[in-house]
Amino acid sequence: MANDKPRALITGLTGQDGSYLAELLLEQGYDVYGVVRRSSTETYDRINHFKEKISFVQADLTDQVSMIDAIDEVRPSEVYNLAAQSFVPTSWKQPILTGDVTALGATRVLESIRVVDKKIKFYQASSSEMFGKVQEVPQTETTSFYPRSPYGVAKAYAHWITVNYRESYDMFACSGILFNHESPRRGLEFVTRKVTDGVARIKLGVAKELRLGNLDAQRDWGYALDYVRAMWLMLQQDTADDYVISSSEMHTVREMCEIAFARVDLDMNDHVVVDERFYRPAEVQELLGDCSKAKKNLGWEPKVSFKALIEMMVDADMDRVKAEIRT
Ligand code: NAP
Ligand code: F7E
Repeated sequence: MANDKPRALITGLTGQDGSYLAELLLEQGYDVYGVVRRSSTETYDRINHFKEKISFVQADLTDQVSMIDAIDEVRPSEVYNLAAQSFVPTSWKQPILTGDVTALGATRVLESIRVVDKKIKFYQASSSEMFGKVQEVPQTETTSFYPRSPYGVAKAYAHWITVNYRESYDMFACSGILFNHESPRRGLEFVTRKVTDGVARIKLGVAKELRLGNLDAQRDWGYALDYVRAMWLMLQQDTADDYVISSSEMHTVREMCEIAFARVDLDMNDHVVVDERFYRPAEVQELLGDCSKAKKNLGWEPKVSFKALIEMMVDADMDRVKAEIRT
């Protein structure tokens, strides 16, 4: 009997969003395939608990032929392009690599779809970093971009090439302009997870201080599991379009630290050290998303509050660090 389940291919499967999206798509009855790249150590920590339920395809976003082969082999109905060099500070250290993976990588995936089957639906992981030096507050789908990092510039290119393929080839190609979203699976280098991991280490006696950069920096932070639902919803619509996805609240890094330290009855002022090494060559200001269009057209709403998110992350890091100490 033919398998008529929908089939999705995810690039960036091993990252925070890829892991949550794969689980969501499995729940929705999809056959899920994930692009993984060869590396000297496996990065499967986030997908180990369900990896027997998905299939892997080896490819790399910097290698056009491998992407064409992956899409030809899987023949998915939907492709989610989540792979990127996604850490903003690294994009100043490695701007060429960031452009190759984060900008041209999107074109390689789009080209692969164009060559193999133009009917495959495509999702691009666009970012609020494209707004950078913001031209209006709050930001909507029509706000002009003014990126302030090589990462933001690369994402702006990837965003426009997605629009261009939609208009040039009539492809179902959507961009989700996602504001910061976090979870217990967030990489340890990003500020929320750096803080919640640091808090757990300090509370459990394996660290004394936490060195951070700009405590006055503000972000619009939401929960990753809420945000991957929006990605899927975008590809279920009758027409392809772009959507801002955000919590529509701004908080400072300082407020986030206060919540995280308070969760374990500590005072951030006793442990946080400001270290200029973590300041950026150019910072973005007043990133605040207006997600009214997503609420109206997709019926999407964020479900987890900022405080609940940070507390969830602290609790998860307390459990993980305790287990690490025991072994
Ligand atoms: P992440 O945790 O950093 O994951 C990045 C993924 O990209 C990893 O699976 C990584 O694979 C893969 N990758 C990197 N270079 C690759 C290459 N050359 N070929 C194939 N795969 C490659 O990112 P995330 O937080 O899940 O974010 C997902 C996407 O959304 C990214 O495009 C990010 O830029 C974008 N975004 C994120 C946020 C956010 O707040 N999280 C907001 C807006 C947009 P390895 O495991 O092999 O390294
Ligand atoms: O920084 C400040 C820092 O690295 C947030 C990526 O997913 O979201 C993410 O990019 C803020 C910045 O995320 C430290 O200056 C202070 O203002 O957690 P972050 P990001 O750069 O906003 C966007 C939407 C993406 O698309 C990206 O892929 O926190 N900050 N002290 C610090 N940041 C870090 N990393 N480390 C610190 O010690």
